[in-house]
Amino acid sequence: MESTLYKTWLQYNEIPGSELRREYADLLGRVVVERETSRHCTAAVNELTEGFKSMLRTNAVFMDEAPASGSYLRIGVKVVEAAGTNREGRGWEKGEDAFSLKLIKAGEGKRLELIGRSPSGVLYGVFHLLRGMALGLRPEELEREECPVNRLRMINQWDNADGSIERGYAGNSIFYEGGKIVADTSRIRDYARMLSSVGINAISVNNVNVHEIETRFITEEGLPEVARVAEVFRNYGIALFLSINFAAPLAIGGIGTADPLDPNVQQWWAETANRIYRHIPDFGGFVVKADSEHRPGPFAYGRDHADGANMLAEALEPHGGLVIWRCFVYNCMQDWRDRSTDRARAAYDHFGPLDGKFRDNVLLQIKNGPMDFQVREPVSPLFGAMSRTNQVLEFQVTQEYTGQQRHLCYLVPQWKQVLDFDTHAVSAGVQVKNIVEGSLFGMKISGVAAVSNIGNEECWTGHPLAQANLYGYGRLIWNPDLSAEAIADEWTRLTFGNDKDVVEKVTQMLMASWPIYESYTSPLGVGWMVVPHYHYGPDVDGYEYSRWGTYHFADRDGIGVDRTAATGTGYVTQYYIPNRETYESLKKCPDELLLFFHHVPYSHRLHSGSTVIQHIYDTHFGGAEAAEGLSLIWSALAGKIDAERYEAVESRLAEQRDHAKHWRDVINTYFHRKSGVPDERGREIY
Ligand code: GCW
Repeated sequence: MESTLYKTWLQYNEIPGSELRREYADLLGRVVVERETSRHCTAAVNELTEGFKSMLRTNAVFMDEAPASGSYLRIGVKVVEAAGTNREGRGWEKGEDAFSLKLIKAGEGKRLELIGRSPSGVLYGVFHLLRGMALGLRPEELEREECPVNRLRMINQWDNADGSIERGYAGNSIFYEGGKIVADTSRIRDYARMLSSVGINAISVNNVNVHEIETRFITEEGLPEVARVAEVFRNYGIALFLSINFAAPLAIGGIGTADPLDPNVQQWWAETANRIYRHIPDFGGFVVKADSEHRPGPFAYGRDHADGANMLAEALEPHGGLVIWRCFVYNCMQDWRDRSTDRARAAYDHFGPLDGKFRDNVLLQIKNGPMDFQVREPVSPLFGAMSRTNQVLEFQVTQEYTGQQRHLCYLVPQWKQVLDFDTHAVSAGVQVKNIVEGSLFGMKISGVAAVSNIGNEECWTGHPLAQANLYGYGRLIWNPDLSAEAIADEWTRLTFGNDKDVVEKVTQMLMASWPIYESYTSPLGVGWMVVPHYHYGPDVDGYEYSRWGTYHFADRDGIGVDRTAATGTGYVTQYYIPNRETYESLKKCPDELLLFFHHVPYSHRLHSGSTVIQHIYDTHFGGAEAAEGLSLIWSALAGKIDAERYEAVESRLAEQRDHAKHWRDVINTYFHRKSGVPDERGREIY
């Protein structure tokens, strides 16, 4: 598929401006790669070939020795010798993905020298070079030494073998069809290219909710198929992981138990690990959702999460594999009448006491917030609470609660807030990014993971502009100090070209989109006012009397969840001082999280000067208007963007515009009826 929708940010358009193109053609027309290097860098070489052909309209000549004169690009690998965790394949050492690009004057000509610290480093350097060219940079502006900040940079697929995707909003799976792994893996290869171009180095390829067929991926029959996919990713420096069923020894092992302390169970997993590594020598490891939303786990046997995770870790350890154990554990059978149980507390209460009990190759994967990828949540207090445990931060690129890729919602600003959050663990200034990056607490391995937003639709992500979230996720976790705006600008240029008007308008739309979405959906951190199960569209009481632990407690007088230590669930005590005091205090609590931490009367005055009820009205009227504004900005770009992409975005924005009005009217009407307080400005409420 060659459409602009399909090519995402890897358009490789011909460089406009013949002078720059000629300069590059001269510099890059000859590429020197030693034979040994080129054997390990085939993906990089292919990408260069493709990129040069389409951007420079030249076929680069590859040679294994430097020419006597003239300019050229030299590519080399200077390996870092370190004991990686993964014996056969990639280690997880800091620095092994680094690269440098230098422009060196050599006689009459110039030499651009790209040195990677591993074949992956070379690949990242190649993508950096191609990106710079597409951004219109001059050769000397490409010079750079880069080393990713996070070691594990992962994507989680929630794809099922039947071809469906849990929380997928862009069609069906590119991995599976009718219970099988697809025969033609070329689209998986293109996905690997996309991921690797933004620095991703790990992927789990099946849903964390592991069903029957996927449970069998780790059998002698299943593995050759999985190995085909692993091979595709291997070429792009991406290690393959599988989500496993904790009860597999019971379900497929013929052992009457999955008790992690049972020697037969341990033996079964050890054999399973041996088998996996026979088929996939550089297998990354397991992702595990256990004792969470009815998935099996160690609790059934009176064991804890450390028992469960360590048993799997022991099986993988001889092979260098990792166990990524998810902390999304809470009581999903709560009685809404029970005001003492608070779902927000759950991850910390379950895992905090286990700090220091996990083996070195276990990583705990923690969602960014204590609830579940809401439009606005505080940062999970587990970050900073476990100094002796490897950690992975989990984001959600798929827009489950943020408009399902029908509404525009650029999430990088949200993720940045999480990464920049000052936990005050150890001392002031210890941000989440310093913790997950690993060196602060000396973690053996750590990083960031996120649930993917792609499917088999032509444009991958349903909404073409949602591609920016996948791109931005990779770029941000490679370097959390990049700004959301710089990433938006970069993505827009790569995707739509460097036209100033297009770049300005699309960047503006992206940057405005999360606040806009928040304003017409979920005021002041309250969350969950969505249609149960689907999570698209308003249903204020949809989750209010249910078992999921997701309440707003709105009555005629007020709204919000009291999570204070003084009168509420005590959730605030999970934070370090001063965050604890900030959230505890009605005076200090930031407006955007007020209803997450406090139950207040509608007449409560915010820092903004407005009352809670007036804020709800104002933001919903304003938000719906702003959503309409997005489609107006876009329509000003008609003629500057190819019809296919223009129309695809236009129709999504039209849906958003109408749906935002629906949100506005449902929320405003609900709270007007509940509170009886009229809108100060007398606007129409039904
Ligand atoms: O947000 C919830 C989703 C579930 C998902 C779960 C999880 C894969 O609604 O669909 O299950 O989180 O993260 O495990």
